[in-house]
Amino acid sequence: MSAEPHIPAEPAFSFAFQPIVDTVAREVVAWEALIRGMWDEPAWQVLNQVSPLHFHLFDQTARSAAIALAGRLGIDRPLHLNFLPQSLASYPKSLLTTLEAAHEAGLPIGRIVLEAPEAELVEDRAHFAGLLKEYRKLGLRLAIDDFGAAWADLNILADLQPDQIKLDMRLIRSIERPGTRQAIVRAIRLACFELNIDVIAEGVETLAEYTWLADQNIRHFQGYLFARPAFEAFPPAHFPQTAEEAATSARPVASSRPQPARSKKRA
Ligand SMILES: [Ca+2]
Repeated sequence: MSAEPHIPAEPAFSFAFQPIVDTVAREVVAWEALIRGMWDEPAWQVLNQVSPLHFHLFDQTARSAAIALAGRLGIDRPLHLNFLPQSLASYPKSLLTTLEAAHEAGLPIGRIVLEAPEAELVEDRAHFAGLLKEYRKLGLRLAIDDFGAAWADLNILADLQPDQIKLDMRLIRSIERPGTRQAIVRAIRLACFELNIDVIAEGVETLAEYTWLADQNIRHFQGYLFARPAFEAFPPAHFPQTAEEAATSARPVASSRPQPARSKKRA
C-alpha cells in the first residue's frame, strides 16, 4: 500500500496593501502586498503556523494569492511581493507560478516587483542572479528589501543590479538626528544614483524623517506618514509637506498683470 502524498496544512491568510508614493509627483506609484490572517491578524501570526519544511512552498503560494487578490481589487500600478531568494534555489520553477498568476490576473510581468531581503542574500548571489536572469529579461523587477538592516553591503548592488532598494526602517528611524546613519544613507543614495537604482525609504513615520530624506533628493517613500496598510483594499495616501514645500505652495502665484480693481459702483 502506497503512502498518501503529504499535503502540508497551510494557515488561512489574506493580504493588506500599503502604497509606495512619489512625493514629488504626489502620487501612488506601487502597492506592497503584506500577508495577514483572514481577519487582518498580523503577519507573524500567519507565518508562525507555517512549518519550516514548507516555508518556500508557502512563499510561492502566497505570492500567487496576493496577485489574484490585487487583480480582483483592480490594481493598476506595480505590485511589490515579498520573496525568499531561497525559494528560488529550492524550486527553480517557483517563479513560473507567479508569472502564471500574473497572467491570469491580467497584470503585466513588468508590474511585478520581487522584494528580496538583504539579509537573505548572503550566499551564492551569482547563482541567485543566474536563476533570476531569464525572468528579469521578461520584465520582472527586483528590489532589495530591508537594505541596511544587515550590512548595507554596496557590493550587493553591483552583484545583483536590482531595480530598486528599500532603505530599512532601522536606518530611517530618527534619521534627522546627526550621526553615522546619515552618512550611511547619503553613501547608499549616491551609489544608487550612479547605478541608476531607485531608492525607496520605508517605515517613514514622522515629518522630520521625511524632511531629512527629501533633502537628500529621495522621492519614493512608504510608511505610516503616508498611509497605513489597509486590509484587502488600496488605501488613499496622504502627502505631508516639508516646511520648504509648504512655504513654496503657500506663496501666491505671481500674476503678469495686476488684477483689475472691482468697480464699487453697481451697474
Ligand atoms: Ca517588504
